[in-house]
Amino acid sequence: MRIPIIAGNWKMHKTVEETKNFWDTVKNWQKPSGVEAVICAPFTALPALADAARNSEIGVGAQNVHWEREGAFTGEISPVMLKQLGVGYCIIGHSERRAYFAETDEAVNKKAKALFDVDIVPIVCVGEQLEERENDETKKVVKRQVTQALDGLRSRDVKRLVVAYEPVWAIGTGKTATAEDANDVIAYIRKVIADLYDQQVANEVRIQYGGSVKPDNVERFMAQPDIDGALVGGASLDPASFRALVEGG
Ligand code: G2H
Repeated sequence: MRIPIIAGNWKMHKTVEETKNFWDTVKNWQKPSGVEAVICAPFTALPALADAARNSEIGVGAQNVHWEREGAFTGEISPVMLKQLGVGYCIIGHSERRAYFAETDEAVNKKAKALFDVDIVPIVCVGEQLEERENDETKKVVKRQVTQALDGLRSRDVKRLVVAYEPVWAIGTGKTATAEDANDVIAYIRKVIADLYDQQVANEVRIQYGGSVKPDNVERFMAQPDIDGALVGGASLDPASFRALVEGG
């Protein structure tokens, strides 16, 4: 039985003060049971968010990490640094990082291994570009991304992994894949994982949909059998909207 997970991806939004204001609005809210809620905040907001959320039912995630524990990597943040803050999740391979910061499948794989080494759950983003979809290459692309991201990972770690399927053309554009199309690709990702490991591992991995998810469409995605939650950008920034997303999950 997979527990759905709704993760907010704040991207490059919210100062420390704005983070505290967000928290003040959600802190007394009773999260429904049967769904996990996570907020992935910018690095600068993580200490305040992690402190505030420490004994709450809301998990805290980062949006990037370096794979080394420490060293001469100016501007980078290590898995150990995140762990010490109380971070439990970390997005890796987001399409914006792949497109603007040259994040490769190989880097995603190194980051996944480094995160598991400190017991942080990676949220591995995969998804095709518009041109790839139009050329009917969606499955080829996600298979390559998943296979390379998971290369060398132990099955006990893969079971705990979260994959986010985000078709790039649906991100922040207001366009969404249909719930049926998203489920079809997500079921395919589960098959790829079953082929790489076994059916039991594939049955346990949680696979989210992401791309213009909002309170008024989240239930459509959640009703699909293979979709185990959502990675949400814009609609996670407002506390009432974030609550509505989790309540719809
Ligand atoms: C996709 C998504 C969150 P949005 O990037 O990862 O953003 O919901 O704004 O499309």
